[in-house]
Amino acid sequence: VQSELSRLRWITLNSSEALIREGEDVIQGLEQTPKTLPCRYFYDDRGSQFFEQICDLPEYYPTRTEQSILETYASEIAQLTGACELVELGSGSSRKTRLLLEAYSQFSDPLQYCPIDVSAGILKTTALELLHQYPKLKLCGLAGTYEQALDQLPPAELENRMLIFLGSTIGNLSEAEYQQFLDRVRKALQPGEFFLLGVDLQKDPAILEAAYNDAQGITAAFNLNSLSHLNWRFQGNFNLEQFDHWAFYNTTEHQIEMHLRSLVTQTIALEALAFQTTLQAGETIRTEISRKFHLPTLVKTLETYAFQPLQVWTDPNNWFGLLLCQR
Ligand code: AVI
Repeated sequence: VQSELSRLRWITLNSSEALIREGEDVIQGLEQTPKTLPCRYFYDDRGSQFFEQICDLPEYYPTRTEQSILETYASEIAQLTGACELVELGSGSSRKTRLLLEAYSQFSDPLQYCPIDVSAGILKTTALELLHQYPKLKLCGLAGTYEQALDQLPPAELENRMLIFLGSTIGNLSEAEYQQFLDRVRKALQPGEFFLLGVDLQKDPAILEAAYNDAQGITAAFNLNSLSHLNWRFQGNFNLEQFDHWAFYNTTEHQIEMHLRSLVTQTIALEALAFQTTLQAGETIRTEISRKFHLPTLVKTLETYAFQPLQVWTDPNNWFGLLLCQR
């Protein structure tokens, strides 16, 4: 255990966001028409568990499809980039990244991995597991948000770096956030460094809608859980029985939208934020967008941010894409 811990560095990133009043984003979203909530409120401990369950659902193809692409091409990716330090945004349990670690361990010694996640708990558990599993691994865990991590990335230990962002999490960003994000990635990387991006692709709306309306109701529970999260965090009075899960594919915007629909006219109070709002019967709160990409358009966008696409891999159905770019 001692030798495993000697290969671990730990950094908790400072929050410039702490200056913003806690819950300001909730108030802002609920004051808008139509009402919205930031999707980060999905991810309390319970929500993170629901998300893990979603990844294994028969209807939720993205996780297993991306996994299959990585299984097939991880060693090709490693050969294309050569030895480099792997930096992963939103690493979670690093489930899929293990395939890359396996491939890079063939020729990187030490093998350098820097997982970044807002949840320090999951980050620590995973770090200890990986250090045990890979004796050549040196790990630098960063607890913080994507924005903090990209702005405060510690200097690379190896000459080259690859920033990894899997799971199509980029699809949960609004257009403005998406542009800011790509700009941050561009600034965080040195010329010659790599960016590996996993994205969910446009497809038959029936397949998309099934993925966000699973038969077991796990996605509905995940969506509703954000209200429980707000209740305990801000002393709210949301009654989960007075809301329905609603998810559909917006064909104009090419995005899944998840909403919570109020079944009655009701007043919502968040005591800790000294905030109240009224929801009409049938009114919805949009809790998430999940954009679905068109690969040629995405490649063009990346080029405008100074990323040169090196290779694109997909699955046999063309449902999911993995892009390797160089800064
Ligand atoms: C994390 N993110 C990429 C998931 C998605 O598909 O947009 C979150 C999710 N929402 C409902 N199911 C899964």
